[in-house]
Amino acid sequence: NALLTPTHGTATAPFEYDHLDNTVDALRKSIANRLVYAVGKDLRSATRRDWLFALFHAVRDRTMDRWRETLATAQDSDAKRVYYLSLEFLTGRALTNALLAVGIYDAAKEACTQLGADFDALIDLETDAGLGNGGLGRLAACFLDSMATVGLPGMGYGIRYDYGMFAQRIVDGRQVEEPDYWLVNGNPWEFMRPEFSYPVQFGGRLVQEGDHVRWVDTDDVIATAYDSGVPGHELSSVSTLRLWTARATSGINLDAFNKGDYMRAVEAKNESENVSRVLYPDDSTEHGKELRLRQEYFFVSASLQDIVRRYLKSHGSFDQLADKVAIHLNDTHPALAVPELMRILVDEHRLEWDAAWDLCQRIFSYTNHTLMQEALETWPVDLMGRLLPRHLRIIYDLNARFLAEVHDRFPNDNDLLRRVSLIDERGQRRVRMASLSVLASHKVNGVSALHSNLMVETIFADFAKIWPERFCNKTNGITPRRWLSQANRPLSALIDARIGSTWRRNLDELSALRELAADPEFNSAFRLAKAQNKKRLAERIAQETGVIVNPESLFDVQIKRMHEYKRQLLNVLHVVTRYQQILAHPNANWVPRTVIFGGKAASAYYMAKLVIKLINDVARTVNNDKRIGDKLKVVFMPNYRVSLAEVIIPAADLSEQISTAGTEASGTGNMKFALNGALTIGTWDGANIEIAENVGLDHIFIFGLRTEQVAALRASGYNPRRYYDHNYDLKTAIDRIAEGAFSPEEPGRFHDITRTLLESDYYLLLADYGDYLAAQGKVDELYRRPTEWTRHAIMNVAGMGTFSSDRTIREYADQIWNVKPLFE
Ligand code: GL9
Repeated sequence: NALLTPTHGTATAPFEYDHLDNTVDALRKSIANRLVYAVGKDLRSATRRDWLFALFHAVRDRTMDRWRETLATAQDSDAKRVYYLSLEFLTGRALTNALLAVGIYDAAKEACTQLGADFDALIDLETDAGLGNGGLGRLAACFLDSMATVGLPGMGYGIRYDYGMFAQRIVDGRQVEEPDYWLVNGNPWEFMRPEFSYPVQFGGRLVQEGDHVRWVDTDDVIATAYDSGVPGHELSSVSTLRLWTARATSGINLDAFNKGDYMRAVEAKNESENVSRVLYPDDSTEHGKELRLRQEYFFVSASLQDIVRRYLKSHGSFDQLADKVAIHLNDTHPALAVPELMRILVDEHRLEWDAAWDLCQRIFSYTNHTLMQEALETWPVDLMGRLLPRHLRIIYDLNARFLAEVHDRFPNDNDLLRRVSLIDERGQRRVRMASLSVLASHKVNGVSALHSNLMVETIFADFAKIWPERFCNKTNGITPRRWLSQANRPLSALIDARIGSTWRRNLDELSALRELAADPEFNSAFRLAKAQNKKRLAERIAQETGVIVNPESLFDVQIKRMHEYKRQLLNVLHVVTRYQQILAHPNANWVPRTVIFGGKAASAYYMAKLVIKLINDVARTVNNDKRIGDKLKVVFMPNYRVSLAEVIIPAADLSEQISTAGTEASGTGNMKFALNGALTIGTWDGANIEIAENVGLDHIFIFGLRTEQVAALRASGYNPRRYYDHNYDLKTAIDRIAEGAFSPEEPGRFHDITRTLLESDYYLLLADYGDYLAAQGKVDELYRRPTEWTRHAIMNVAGMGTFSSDRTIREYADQIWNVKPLFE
């Protein structure tokens, strides 16, 4: 394509432009200029979208030089780069983050005001980029931010889904999913890069020619790159997120086309483009869908072709590939990168198998994000053989060599061979993607200390015996730029005033706040900041749900995906108990509470959806009960997403992190809350443990069974009825739900919930209920003493330094990728 050929000009253009000037005056001119010359409107006809885009362009212009410098420096220094492969990037909104990174937030606001545009309204018009389900996708987004801030050369690769995570509406208390066509008004932040387009093959057959295999007669799809810049703090550097979109090859179904069936030719074209259409909204479960496997291969193949192309541009052989390239697998979703790199090296570049495999093992690393058995990805051999025959053959060949090695080292252990084989031979034969990822990686990490330990004791016990040195921990982190500086301006400003502003790039500096915890002036200023955030949230709650809440009540928040292991239902049992107790003792000195929930359920997850309905039915009943008044309010905030989290988290007093011990790999919401001065009520699970250790056990409410106790209780034959029979409050709460106290129009509505609780209760809600309620009692006690409460909250913020994703990314860079920052 002549249009897309690089011209290799040598001269640097005379970049004379007003974009280096960050004064209000210059910004006003920039925005007006961009409105006219980029958006194509004038002040008379501009819509809000036009203003938003003009503002976007004005700030984007100010990131471009640094972005190009970042790329040029990496290229010129021939630095080793890291490629973060992830099927999800939950970046949320880009504008405020960019304005703050460039350092023009206040000036841009003033410039907009002078131009007659309502800045705050514009900011709120930006659609979230919701290209992820939850923690796993948000972690990838925080990592890009940290890579940019720390100056690590590299980029993220993923899919530019036309439809992101579905939008959730609550109709009659139930979740209704709506498509999230986030690109409908265009995306002012991205650049299409059609010169970076690659064919991705599917189907076809293999032809053996000597010892060489050719993959022929395939149906191809073209992957085309779209790039967005991720600006680091104060533009320290700008990293690149490259997302692939599917375009049909023009040659598709020429046959139908030649026969004059133009419509049919175009139809086939449309269908092949489905591969980048929609994000799968399943949180860890539900595999086996062909389109999902296509998506995984689609983005992996395009990314690897791109990585190899970039490497070969400056290297004549593959000798240095592993010294210049690190590829990280974010969960097993990109695991096909392993056979794909083998295919590229062996089939296309004719490397020897062993040499290629040696490179792979030095290049790949892999993060495991969950221990849940049902979440471990496997693909039916039949399906993979049909869609990706070459890759299945490579996996078989890798497996044969691997099993031979294992047999040599552990000669008499056939059971071990069966367990570590890349192919699960029980029933329908399936490829084990986690085993493939472990086999190919020089490092495999879990995401919290507990999770990493459990990982080598459970799902990867056999592999840990074979390669103990391969396994390690990298505790998750969050970016303090978005999750404190941007989301919580009142608290950030207060911190700035007392300890300076450099905590944004060195979060350990927050420890200086410990000395201020006892300072009465700081204490009341801190409380005032929290009050401002609570007022803002109360307004938002009224707007979105019509529920009027008292901003002075204790804001008790659980926001995360709806999942049985996360135990939103345990929270509900507490709410129902509290409701009963208020009715029984109306004149007791109750601490007013607002219990706030938010979260999406996978569309086919029946139990999770029923819990949403229960929360809404309880909310309706409690909120309309005149006897209760302010003492208790229950809110379900619809359509939980990144931009909503940015409003809710700064306003929380209490953070609910109540998963059954051993089930939540890390959690990252837990970190966001503590960083914003909420106290945690939580189990000894995931990163809660490390949060407790860092903020101090005196400043957190820990309750419930520990992992070993959970295992022991299950092993001894857990009987939930025992707890039900012996705890009056628990029995009452379950009975009330079962009788239809919250669903009089349909008394049996929640029988599936109450029955499961009494008959199996896999996640041990009943076993933890007593201790949970006791902990909630302590929460009330402390909240009665606002100064004391606030002192604890300050101690939480002060202890959160280690949970910056900058720390996490540096650990990956040093200990896994061996990649050095470009700018130090
Ligand atoms: C998850 C874990 O469940 C979380 O505990 C962890 O914090 C994140 C990031 O490491 O990864 N694994 C996983 O599949 N999800 C996680 O949140 N689910 C979603 O992203 C929806």
